[in-house]
Amino acid sequence: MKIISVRAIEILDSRGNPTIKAFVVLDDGTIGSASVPSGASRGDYESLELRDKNEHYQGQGVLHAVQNVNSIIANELVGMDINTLEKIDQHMIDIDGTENKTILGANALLSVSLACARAFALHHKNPLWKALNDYYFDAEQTRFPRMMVNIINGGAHADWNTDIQEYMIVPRDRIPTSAIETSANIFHTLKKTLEDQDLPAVVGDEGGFVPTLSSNMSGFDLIHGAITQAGYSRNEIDIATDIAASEFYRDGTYHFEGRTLSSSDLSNYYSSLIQQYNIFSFEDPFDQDDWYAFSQFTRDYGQTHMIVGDDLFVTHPTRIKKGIHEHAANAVLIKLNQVGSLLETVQAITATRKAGWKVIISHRSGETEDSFISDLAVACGADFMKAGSMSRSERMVKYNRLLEIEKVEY
Ligand code: 2PG
Ligand code: MG
Repeated sequence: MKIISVRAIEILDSRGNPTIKAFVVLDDGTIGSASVPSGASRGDYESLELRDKNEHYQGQGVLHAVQNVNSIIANELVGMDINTLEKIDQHMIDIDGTENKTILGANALLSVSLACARAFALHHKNPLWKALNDYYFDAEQTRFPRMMVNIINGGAHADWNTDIQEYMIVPRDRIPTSAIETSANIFHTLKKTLEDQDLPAVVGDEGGFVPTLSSNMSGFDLIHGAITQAGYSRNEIDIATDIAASEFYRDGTYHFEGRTLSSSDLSNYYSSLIQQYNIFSFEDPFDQDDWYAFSQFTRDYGQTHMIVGDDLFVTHPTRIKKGIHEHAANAVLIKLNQVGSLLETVQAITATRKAGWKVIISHRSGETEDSFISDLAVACGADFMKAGSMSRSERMVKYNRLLEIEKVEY
């Protein structure tokens, strides 16, 4: 089954910034489409998000990336067989030829890569998760991921109300129907708590609340309180955090709560978080170049806790392999647009798995109404999925897609 056309358009993401959506048409009339998200707390080593940097949309336009799809990529892909997804991605990677997709743009490349996967699934009349599982994961066991639900937003996602970027609840139950109801109940209970304390209950970029707090720790107090008030026990719900420490690392030190801390000061702070709040997962607890601190922390807590690399690994298989060699973490946050193709994302997942590490499929803080990550999480049997809070449709579409898979397709 051949590709007869590839096209892209400029659309807007959840923050009102331009992003790209691609359409791939097959000769039987099948149309696959996909759109690409965008981060705010971006890692330095991510693949290039190509932006126009001219007067169009105040520099944020992606018309150059759109043009790359409509001309270079379309010319090369038309006529290729959709049953060779790997070959299609590899061909685009080769045309670009750079480590970080600086010629075509990772946004251009990824939009087509994902649209091809959708066209492939539709052509075979398979749900996307099933098609991805068959094609890329050797029909390995599929399963629903545990959800990491970010109900308090901070850092770069919320004008720095807290230094810590994400406060997440993580139901132990994997079944979407129950995990989503539990998360929504806690989210609404937290809203009442904030209102009772005269704190604003407005939401940030990922749909979590953005209260102004006297300390970073008090976010965990609020979450812990909401879990119990909503009638749940800590045996049912874990608490996780994305520190996003690269965002407050400058000139060799961490600028946290108005103080400058060394990585060992910060480790001590995390020890007290573990003691007081039983936090089970720490994402990016240190800067993206502070490999030594990551390794030390993993040595101390890696047996009992999850240490997640996001900015550290940027979903690049080479950085993940370095991390495995240096025992720098025990879990990888997987974001398709950090690397820029489905094929390389699958390679990143496979390398993570092979090391016995945990796989977390993740959204970005700037999202679209695309729910590709939910299908990917089920397809690869991910351990976790991070998709924001229980509000804002660009977040809910991912959770609702899990419900749909559970109730209609699974
Ligand atoms: C993160 C993400 C998603 P951003 O740091 O994990 O929550 O944020 O997309 O801004 O990088
Ligand atoms: Mg992160």
